[in-house]
Amino acid sequence: MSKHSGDVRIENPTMPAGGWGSVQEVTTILLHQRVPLKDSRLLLRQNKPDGFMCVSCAWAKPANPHPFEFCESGAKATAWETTSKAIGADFFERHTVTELESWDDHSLEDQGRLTVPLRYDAQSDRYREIAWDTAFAEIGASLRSFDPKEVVFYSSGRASLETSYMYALLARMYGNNNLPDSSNMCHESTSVGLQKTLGVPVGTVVLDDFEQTDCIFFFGQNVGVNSPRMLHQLQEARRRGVPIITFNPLRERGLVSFTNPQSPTEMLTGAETPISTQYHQVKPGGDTAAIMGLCKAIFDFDDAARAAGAQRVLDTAFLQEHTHGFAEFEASVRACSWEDIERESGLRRGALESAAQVYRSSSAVMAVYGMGLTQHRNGVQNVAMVVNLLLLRGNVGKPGAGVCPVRGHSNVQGQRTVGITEKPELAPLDKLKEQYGFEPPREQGMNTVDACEAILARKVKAFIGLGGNFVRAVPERGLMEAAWREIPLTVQVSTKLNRNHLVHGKASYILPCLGRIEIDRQQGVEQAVTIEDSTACMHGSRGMAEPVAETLLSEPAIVAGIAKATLDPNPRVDWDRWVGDYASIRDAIEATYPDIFHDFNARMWQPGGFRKPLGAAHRVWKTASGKAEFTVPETLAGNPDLRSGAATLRLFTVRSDGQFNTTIYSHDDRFRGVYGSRMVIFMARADMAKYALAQGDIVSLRCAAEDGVERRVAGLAVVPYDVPQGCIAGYFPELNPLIPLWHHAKESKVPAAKAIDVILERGGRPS
Ligand SMILES: Nc1nc2c(c(=O)[nH]1)N[C@H]1C(S)=C(S)[C@@H](COP(=O)(O)OP(=O)(O)OC[C@H]3O[C@@H](n4cnc5c(=O)[nH]c(N)nc54)[C@H](O)[C@@H]3O)O[C@H]1N2
Ligand SMILES: Nc1nc2c(c(=O)[nH]1)N[C@H]1C(S)=C(S)[C@@H](COP(=O)(O)OP(=O)(O)OC[C@H]3O[C@@H](n4cnc5c(=O)[nH]c(N)nc54)[C@H](O)[C@@H]3O)O[C@H]1N2
Ligand SMILES: [Mo]
Repeated sequence: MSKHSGDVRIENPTMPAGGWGSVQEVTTILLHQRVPLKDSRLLLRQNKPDGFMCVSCAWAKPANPHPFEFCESGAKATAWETTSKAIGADFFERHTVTELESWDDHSLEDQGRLTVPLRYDAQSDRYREIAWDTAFAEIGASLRSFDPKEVVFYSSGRASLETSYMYALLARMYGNNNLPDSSNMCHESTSVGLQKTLGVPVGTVVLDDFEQTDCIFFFGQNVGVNSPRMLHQLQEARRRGVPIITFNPLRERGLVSFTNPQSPTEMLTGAETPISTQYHQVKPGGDTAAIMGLCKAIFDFDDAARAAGAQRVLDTAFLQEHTHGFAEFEASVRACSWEDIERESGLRRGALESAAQVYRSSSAVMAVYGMGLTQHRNGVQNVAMVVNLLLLRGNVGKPGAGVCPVRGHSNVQGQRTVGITEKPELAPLDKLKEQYGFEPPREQGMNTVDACEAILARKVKAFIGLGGNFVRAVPERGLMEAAWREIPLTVQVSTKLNRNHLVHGKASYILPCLGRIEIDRQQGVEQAVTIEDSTACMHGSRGMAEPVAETLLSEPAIVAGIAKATLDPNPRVDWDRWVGDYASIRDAIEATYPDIFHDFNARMWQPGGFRKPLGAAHRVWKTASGKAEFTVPETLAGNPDLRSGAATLRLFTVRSDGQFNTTIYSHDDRFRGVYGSRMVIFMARADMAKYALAQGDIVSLRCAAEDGVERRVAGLAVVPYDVPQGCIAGYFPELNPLIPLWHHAKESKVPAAKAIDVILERGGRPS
């Protein structure tokens, strides 16, 4: 068994996204994960009304699905969860935690599903099986002894609406709003930016808009890997001649072209659909500047149209009726020089003008974006800039137009909707008080960065993780891992063994749960759950595979187990009834959020899902001014606080098709042609020449921040790649030790994983 990634092999990736490569990848993972044949047929039920909702990304689920409504990434996620590989108490008898720490992330999860509850035994340095009741009783007794303000309840975007609602209630009844979520590392810049500008925390487009749009702008999202089902919508749009204008420092295969693996003709003929009609390799962090350039060109076009007495380019009626702050924004754009725009975006004026030309000639424009915009010091500003661009021509709240942030985890958006938030103002606290007769805490809770700061300050007594691999996903790994080991109590509700179980608190428990694809029987009845997709549509999901072990509990049962052992009994909260019948949890959700979830149990099976009401989608603006807000950018600088110089390179971290976040399916990246190792950096040939480096040379990176903390990753092989000069890319989570904790988006605190100024050194042994 390989416990370490081997030597790197580099090939020129010529295949389109999708295609035969995709089919082969799916077959390989089904075999390697020993997915029983009957379970591999499950793929046919994936993302279908009355089927189960994929556990990979949150992309929308159509009302009229394709016969195969799954993608390569989704099939991998299904195989990873429904694997017949499993580990029980005997595995942990054979391996000490210290030994397991030397295994790599792939090998840990590849052992298969966790099957029994475990408690760390310091004397033998092993996890040992423990009875469920004992685990709950011990965890409950500890939690009762702590100050609730010093306990953190983290969630990692996958748990259902039902579980998430119960979990948020548990935290609040216990006495805090310390509910950080993976979205704090992800689309929190969206939640803050869109709320402020459009009065909604989420995107405004639905699937139908893809059929009506006549232009798509695509910023910093790698569709071919991270939300491949969207390629269907993009391919269809391209067939109608819709231009797709992409801004991304890397030339990503999936954004270049696509062969639909589910189309026999395309597969036989090898036909590829080119996806992007323009590809702008913006500098990481340069999107604010690039969008200022687009807006500047649009003002120029508008000036010319006005001078010629032609039809205006700006939608003046919309601006007048629906927006606020336009004059200030216009002034800032006019004052901004092309020289600054070109320097900060890394793009030429002519290129930006040609993109703006497409924008001005389109009548319904959609802007799609991902982590390339949100994970920056200026992440919130980047989102607001996208809104500025759309507002100029009234591209919000009409068919075919709008903003489309592509969410990550399959229910990350839904968790926020049902109360997982550290911001008390976003939870219906009065309603909860009335419904359950307790006094909800009103103070601000901790988000992810706050929780990390508190852990570093040794101020966290207990960390409960509902899924995820927190210590691996956060920045500042060096300091975080050391501090983590001093947390008095850590509890992880998990499906697979991961790094966070090995880097553990003084007392540590692993509570293994059923996955969403598994049949969840309570009192003999098969239960269903619900999730919210990226377009704010709610869907029912039924488990369809036999559970990998009888000893697993469902997530609602685990949350209830902890709650009952921790909280004083409350006659109005019947945890057992909820666990016995999930429809009763949905009734409770409906009572708390009647506007969103009325008739929840009936509507959850509606094909295509039912949508959360969103004012902005109908031009109702729930903002401070009652209108859509323009935002004047504070700065064009891509990385205002980590000052770059001639000696630094700007690193951005990305995902491969061989991973789902910290879950590493394989060490290969088919799309970028890198095989056998993830310890690589992607570098422009011109920079390789400058540093006198050849392909495969080994280098180390050191963070350029001068704050007295040494942040270094060694043992990285150089891969020549089409990235702008002065920039390099590498993989998350391997490069997370390079990110200072304070290097996060200003208003949303999303770690700025897409712009880290680093110093490159030749050689260096792997640390
Ligand atoms: N298969 C698979 N699917 C996933 C995941 C996974 O790991 N694997 N993760 C899930 C999760 S939680 C999330 S949040 C999403 C993430 O999905 P994405 O948002 O696609 O995330 P990333 O791969 O981190 O980065 C996206 C792109 O941003 C580009 N980029 C980097 N910096 C910049 C910049 O400054 N400007 C611009 N314009 N582009 C930039 C990168 O080159 C990359 O192509 O995917 C979800 N789906
Ligand atoms: N440098 C850098 N850092 C980043 C990012 C980046 O782009 N660059 N991206 C950030 C983003 S967008 C995100 S979302 C975070 C991700 O951070 P997390 O959400 O914390 O991490 P994951 O890797 O998604 O969690 C994987 C673990 O979840 C558990 N799991 C899987 N399925 C289930 C389930 O059904 N139930 C339960 N209870 N557990 C389950 C498994 O044990 C698995 O090991 O990382 C962030 N960190
Ligand atoms: Mo994410």
